[in-house]
Amino acid sequence: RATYDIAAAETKWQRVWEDLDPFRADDDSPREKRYALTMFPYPSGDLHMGHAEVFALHDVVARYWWQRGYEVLNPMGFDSFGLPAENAAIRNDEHPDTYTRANIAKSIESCKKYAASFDWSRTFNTSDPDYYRWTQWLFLEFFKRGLAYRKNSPVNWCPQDRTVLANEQVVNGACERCGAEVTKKELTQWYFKITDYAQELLDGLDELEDTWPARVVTAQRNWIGRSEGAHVDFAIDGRDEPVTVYTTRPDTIFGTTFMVVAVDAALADELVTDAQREAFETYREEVRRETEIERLSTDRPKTGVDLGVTATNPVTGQQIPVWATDYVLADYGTGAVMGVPGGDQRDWEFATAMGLPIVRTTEVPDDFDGEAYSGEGATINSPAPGEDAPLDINGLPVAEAKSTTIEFLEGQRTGQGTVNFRLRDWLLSRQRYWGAPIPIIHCPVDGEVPVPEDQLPVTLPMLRGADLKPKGTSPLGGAAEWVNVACPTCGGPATRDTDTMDTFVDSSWYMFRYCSPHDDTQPFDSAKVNAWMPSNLYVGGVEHAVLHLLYGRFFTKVLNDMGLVDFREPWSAQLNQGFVINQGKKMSKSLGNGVNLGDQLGAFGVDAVRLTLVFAGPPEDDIDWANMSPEGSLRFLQRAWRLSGDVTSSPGADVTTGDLALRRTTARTVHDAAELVEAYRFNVMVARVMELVNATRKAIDSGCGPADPAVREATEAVAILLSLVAPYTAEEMWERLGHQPTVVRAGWPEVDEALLVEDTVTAIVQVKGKVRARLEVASDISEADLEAAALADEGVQRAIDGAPVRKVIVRAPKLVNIVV
Ligand code: ANZ
Repeated sequence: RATYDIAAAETKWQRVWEDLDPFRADDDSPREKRYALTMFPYPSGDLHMGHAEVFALHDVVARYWWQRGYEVLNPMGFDSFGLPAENAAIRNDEHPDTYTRANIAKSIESCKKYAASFDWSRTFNTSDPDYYRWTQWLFLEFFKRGLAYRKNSPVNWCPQDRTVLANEQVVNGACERCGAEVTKKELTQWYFKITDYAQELLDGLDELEDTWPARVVTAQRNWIGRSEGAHVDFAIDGRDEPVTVYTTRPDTIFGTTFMVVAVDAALADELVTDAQREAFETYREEVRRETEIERLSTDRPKTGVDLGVTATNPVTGQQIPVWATDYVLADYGTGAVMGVPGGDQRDWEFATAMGLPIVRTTEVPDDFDGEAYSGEGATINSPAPGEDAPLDINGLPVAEAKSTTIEFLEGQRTGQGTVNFRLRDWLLSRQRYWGAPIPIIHCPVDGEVPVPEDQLPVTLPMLRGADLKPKGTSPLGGAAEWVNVACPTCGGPATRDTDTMDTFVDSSWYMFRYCSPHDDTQPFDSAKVNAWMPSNLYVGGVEHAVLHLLYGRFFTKVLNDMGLVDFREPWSAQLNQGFVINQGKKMSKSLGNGVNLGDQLGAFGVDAVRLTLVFAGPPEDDIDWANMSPEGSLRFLQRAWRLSGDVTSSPGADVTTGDLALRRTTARTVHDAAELVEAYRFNVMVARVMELVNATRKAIDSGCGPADPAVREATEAVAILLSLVAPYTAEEMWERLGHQPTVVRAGWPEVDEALLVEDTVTAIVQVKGKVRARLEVASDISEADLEAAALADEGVQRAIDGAPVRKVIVRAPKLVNIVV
């Protein structure tokens, strides 16, 4: 059996594509624009199976759009700043710049061999000074608008990477990158004021709901965490200022039997009496040694210390004790909570541990056998029987009890209805070397002074070896010559900020930069960005659900407010691919189950690997490589390719006279393939191409034969459809079919709508009781036409073999029986 030489084909077509440059996006093209974006990689090595999968899936859509006649922007770059590259560079005793550049060169080479249809004229690395100059510029714009600021507060600290982390980078109490348990440290750090956009970030999700994966939308909603409640003021004995608590359940105010304050909040320190100070400080020391995991774990006994002061319930006038504890967080709400053990399980446990009273304020259902109850029910004990109170909410359901209480508190000016968000401001400064320096100069006279625009970029000084290592303070602090500068405002001695920006800042605006990647007068050309964006599809990993995807949305909203872009959401549609695993487990060095991409490509060729990944299942599902058969993919591709060698009609042959059954199959396949690609059902699309290949093979071997123009039509359709998944095979086929020079921009096959109408049936023609022909006929064919068609059939004529026809029985449209 004929096969084509995979290695030779790969070399040949890479060269052709390099020359033709078929995927270069033209800003000025009159065609409709499409922007296909896939998350750019961290260059911490060469491409691996994970990249192979994403790029294969993503490429189906990008290539489909080209074939459909769109002008497609499909760029690729590298997220080259940041911890992965820096840690790897330190391990290999190299400079991160040398190390990342080597990996980037390798990755680009691999992407080209892999035939990913990226427009390489637009590539950049976020660690290029030409890029981070604009990251710094954007930081300063945020700073000028009050959206970048510095504050001192307890922050997440990764003891392993020796840097602070954003809340989004702490996953179940551990560092998102290295898995070390995260602790708290009191530090002055830079923040972006993402909380200003909390409501809008939430509202924007409504319009993305249909085109983004549900799990990403839900994760973002939960992360933003909007809750409605009230701020309630409790007067404190011997203190002028009341303490304000935040509660989502103001209706439970009659059940408040104590107050708890975060032990590490300044408030606790202010409130504690002299008599209780020693106990308080001892407890606080203990808590500071706890990790976030311990602090938030729910199965630990509750601990705390009495601060020695009392608070007054603003509704009942009751005196309640004030305690400090670790289960109240300093940076959420007001850092103080009204303790309602009847309604909140943590409060229940605390009250039980400390011997504080418990009063229910919501009637529990008959079958309830838990402790605290926070569900629906009629309000009770509000006030308690016989108790006198200025507010009575007994009998009201929760929602009404809530609003009535808020109204009452607002009336007596002891409280206010509020909306609260879980989302915190984005901590963006890092105590690491390999990132964009924060372009601020600290002057003892003028404070925080922006580096003047004409002095951007603030380039990283060259540090090597031990100087790079994380020390807990920024390595840049050791570069004295770089640090000490004149204040741009007063000219006096000043110092540069020595922290760098989190990599997530770099990746928050890279999608804009692709639209005018070489602009050296601005971060991007607004007109071009508005022409290409929002991007029509964003393919990437679900691990970014609340990190990159939230930050990028935030940046877009700020850029819109600055008048730089005319939209407020950067990515209209999104697709999350599953993972490539092996033998049921995530590939890892320790399990020894890693699959090397290069080996697979060497053994089966690029196309077979790509086809296997696309055909494996729905794109969102994980792929277990142990269950895959690249050999099978390869066999299929050779089978498809052989069709092109069998076609004997010439290009441009008139297909209207071709075999109708095959023509219908082709038309239906092409039509459905478009719908399937648009619904991201790429695996089903491939299955349909396989069916078309089978039908065409059958037509050649035992049907209309290789000369029928319908065979050419079908084979050309196979080549074009395969160009979305297996471009090398598609090119080989296209060339053998007599076309020049490339299939990748050949255009989507035209579908004759009439062929899609399901108005034919198969009529069986028997001669002397034996089936001699099957005819595809219109379902409303007349008896006479069917008889004529049957008698005209070659196979039937051969069977009759000149004998006189005695009788023709016609049962239109399904059967013709010829008696001779
Ligand atoms: C009284 C109450 C009664 C509460 C009740 C709940 C149920 P979400 O929904 O997540 O916003 N809380 C407030 N600030 C806190 C802090 N800094 N650390 C820990 N817990 C805090 O949670 C809001 C609820 O969590 C608030 O409503 C408060 O407890 C608690 F039957 O107030 B609640």
